[in-house]
Amino acid sequence: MKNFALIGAAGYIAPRHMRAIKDTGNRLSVAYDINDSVGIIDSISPQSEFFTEFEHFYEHAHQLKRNPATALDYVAICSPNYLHHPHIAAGLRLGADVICEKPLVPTPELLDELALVEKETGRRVYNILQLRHHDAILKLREKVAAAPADRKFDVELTYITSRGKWYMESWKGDPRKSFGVATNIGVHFYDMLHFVFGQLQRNVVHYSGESKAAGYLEYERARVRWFLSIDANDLPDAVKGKKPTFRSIDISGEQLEFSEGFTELHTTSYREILAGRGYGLADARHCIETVNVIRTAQPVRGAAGEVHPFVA
Ligand code: NAD
Ligand code: HP7
Repeated sequence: MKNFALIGAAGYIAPRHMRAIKDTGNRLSVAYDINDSVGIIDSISPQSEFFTEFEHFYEHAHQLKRNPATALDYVAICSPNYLHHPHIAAGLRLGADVICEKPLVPTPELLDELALVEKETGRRVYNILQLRHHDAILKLREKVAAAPADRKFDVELTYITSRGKWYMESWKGDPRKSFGVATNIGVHFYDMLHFVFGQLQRNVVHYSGESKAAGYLEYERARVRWFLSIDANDLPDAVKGKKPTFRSIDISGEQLEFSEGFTELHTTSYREILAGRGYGLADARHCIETVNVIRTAQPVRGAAGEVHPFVA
């Protein structure tokens, strides 16, 4: 049984980590959040310690190190994106491996910095990249791998996860804290596209706003017109009013809807990490490089055939 700490325990995604820790047969030893609305712990791990101040959490974690039976094996991180880097470094320096939410960090330079801390501490960082465990995506990857090597797929990717007004009022709507919608939400599908279609060759941004973004990405095995939005008005008519999300990949007219099947993927991610097959800094580099370019690119008018229909 491994001992876990959880940073950001009061948030939206934290219960999926708590469940993953429990369902993989491990112990949530200590949780920490600056917000004390963490009653959810009682339904998953009522014996866990809880702190609302980093200083007390850190001191407690050091005391646990005195006894090999209580020392932390993993620190899981569900804090806002801009805090991932310092929280990861703290977890590694506590002598634990780290499991951190996406986007791991905003820039490739910070990946280099974390690689140094990995070296200094001898511990590892793992990133939750759960689309790599999604059944529909794994099947698509097999299909692409089985196709003739010189075939390049034409892909239209539409990724709409609608959010209410709260989103813009929260840290997620503040680009200094979330790094903007393309980084906060797009990072999933940039990683997935690389996982399925290989190395990125071109990256052009056609539109970039606070609630949506669009562009063109060319990979070894695909040409991708993409559109991302958190605005419910962008949901296709068939979905509007019925479901808040629409995640679809259209490959040469064949549509793959992959909105379902997400809730258990954190547990799968944990299982893989614990079995020594987790995704580390090197695996995260591609999507971090992609979002770093998209975040800083000047949108341009798209070439014919490269623009997503929701933009044109
Ligand atoms: P959230 O705002 O609901 O939760 C964040 C939590 O962090 C809050 O409880 C907040 O009080 C806490 N926090 C803020 N500052 C802190 C600090 N200094 N120390 C400790 N805790 C602090 O956000 P969320 O949706 O749970 O997102 C958390 C992370 O998970 C983000 O990195 C986000 O990108 C990621 N996320 C991933 C997925 C996914 O599908 N993999 C889904 C949602 C969120
Ligand atoms: N929801 C909340 O109640 N609170 C939240 O903070 C977020 C959602 P989905 P996930 O918005 O920051 C996606 O769209 O898949 C509600 C991204 N992950 O399925 O869980 C929401 O209103 C994630 O990286 O959300 O998360 C719906 O009613 C990103 O950080 C319901 O939960 C997160 O949005 C389900 O909403 C975000 C993926 O796209 C895989």
